[in-house]
Amino acid sequence: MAASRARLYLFFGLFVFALILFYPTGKVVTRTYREYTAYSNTGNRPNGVIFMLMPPSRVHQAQLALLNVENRFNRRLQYPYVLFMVEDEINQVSDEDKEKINWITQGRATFAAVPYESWNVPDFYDKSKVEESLHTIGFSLGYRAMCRFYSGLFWRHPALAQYDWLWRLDTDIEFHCDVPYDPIQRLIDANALVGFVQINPDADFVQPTLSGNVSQFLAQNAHLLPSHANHGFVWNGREGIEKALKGEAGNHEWSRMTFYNNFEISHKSVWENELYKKFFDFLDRAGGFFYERWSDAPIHAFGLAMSLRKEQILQFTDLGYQHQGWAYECPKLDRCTCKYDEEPARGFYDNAPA
Ligand SMILES: Nc1nc2c(ncn2[C@@H]2O[C@H](COP(=O)(O)OP(=O)(O)OP(=O)(O)O)[C@@H](O)[C@H]2O)c(=O)[nH]1
Ligand SMILES: *[C@@H]1O[C@H](CO)[C@@H](O)[C@H](O)[C@H]1NC(C)=O
Ligand SMILES: [Mg+2]
Repeated sequence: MAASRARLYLFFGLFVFALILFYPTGKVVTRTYREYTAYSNTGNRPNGVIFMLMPPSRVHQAQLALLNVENRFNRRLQYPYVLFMVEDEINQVSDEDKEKINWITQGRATFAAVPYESWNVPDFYDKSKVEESLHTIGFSLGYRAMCRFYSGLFWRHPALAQYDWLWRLDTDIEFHCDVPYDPIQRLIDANALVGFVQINPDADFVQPTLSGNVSQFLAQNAHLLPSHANHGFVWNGREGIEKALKGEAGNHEWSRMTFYNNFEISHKSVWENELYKKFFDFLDRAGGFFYERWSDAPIHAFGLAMSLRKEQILQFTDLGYQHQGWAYECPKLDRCTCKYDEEPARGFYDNAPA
């Protein structure tokens, strides 16, 4: 009697086991969202912040972006926001819009003013040369100031002083999937210092002398360069790297690879160090932010390539993150509102060469 009941239990147990093992999981779902609760409300959230540069003309766009970010992950993760506006631009935002932002973010957003001295063309620039380049190269002073701010100034702003992890997002972005984990925690777990989504080659006609300046900087500061740096991401091959380190490289040697940094999570230490600060000051003195249109994306790529190991930079491939209507990858997850890409956007899997 007892033996046959035991056999019954055994049989039932095996049946349940088989059911779990072979239960049809469907084709599309490759990961469940069980991890969702893993990092929520534990009180152990990393010391991070999401920040955005928000011109008055893009307040509504920023509200949509914030709502999307809240819906997709941050109502759970609860990161605070810092919204940067230039000097007194904040006065151009209506009380109604401020209230909406407050409501969308459950009161977790604060505004911060970027002082003119971090935005306007510095005094040492030759104003007539700047004026001329606005006609020959294009792009407004505001756009160039934005590139300069993101290249070397954002992380020094007092509004970010209390945070270790800085998560940049732009106003013209959308997450098409729920994010079932904490991306900052994932960087910490991986011992990484920077996280990005997409790799993008950049144009050189807006910044014809950037690579030459970077090469010159490398040659003059060889003593500051760590031996493990990932130069191969930004310079073509062994020959390109060699020339770059000797101060002889230019656009021919430049790979043009950048991390598309409208999404960029960084540990503050990657910017707040002697090498990167010196690098930015060197570029600023050279003048390319306003004589040409040097961008923050290649400057970050150059700076990180000369200072970090490849594995300290992590690519996120499952966020369904899109910038401004451009191509992006839609992952195979069930809570995406995009269509899974059989063929991902070109260049997406171009990982940094060693
Ligand atoms: N305050 C301020 N913010 C700006 C200005 N220009 C751009 N931004 C913000 O800086 C971020 C990047 O600007 P975008 O104009 O989207 O730059 P981009 O994506 O490189 O180039 P686009 O292809 O033109 O979008 C966005 O969050 C903008 O809202 C500006 O003149 N003033
Ligand atoms: C550095 O940049 C400045 C400003 O664009 C330019 O005039 C200069 O020729 C560049 N130097 C090199 C070595 O490319
Ligand atoms: Mg944009």
